Amino acid sequence: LMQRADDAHCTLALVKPDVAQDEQAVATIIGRITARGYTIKDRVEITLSRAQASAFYAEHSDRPFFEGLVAFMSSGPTVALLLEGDDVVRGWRMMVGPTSPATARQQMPQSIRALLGDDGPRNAVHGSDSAESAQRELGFFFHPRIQAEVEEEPPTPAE
Ligand code: RTP
Ligand code: MG
Repeated sequence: LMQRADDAHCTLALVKPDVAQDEQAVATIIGRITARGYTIKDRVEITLSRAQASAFYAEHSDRPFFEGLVAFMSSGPTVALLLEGDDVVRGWRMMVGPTSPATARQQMPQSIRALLGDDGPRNAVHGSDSAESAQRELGFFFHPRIQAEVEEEPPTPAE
């Protein structure tokens, strides 16, 4: 069954380089995902180049933290997971928690960033912030299948 580009049924989860080489932490994250009822449809481990990390976070290119973010994201392997499930875009963001691990520990102590995050850009995991972001970001890691499905969809009417 084709997934529409505006469907919230698929999202990208990244385990960032601060945690991706910690097998036990990755297992904890995957265990939480499957316990929540989401399916991991695909998994790949890649070290992003600086260019790839810059393109991935292009929306933040004018922010003061951008250089540090790109350096961090290209500093080692990242584990990318293609998640599928009902309302998974929002649901995975909820599991991830607030951007700052310090804030997460105060406001959402059960969240993954509260548990595994450090500080600054080193916040353990990423989640796409919308269905549109998910389709764009999944293309960085899971090229053929997702791209083909999206390209077969008719253009979305402008809002
Ligand atoms: P993400 O995109 O990685 O899932 O994180 P997010 O939506 O919660 O936060 P976003 O605003 O998109 O920021 C992207 C990543 O940039 C780093 N960051 N550092 N003030 C800071 O030092 C700062 N703000 C953001 C974090 O790694 C954040 O996840
Ligand atoms: Mg974001």
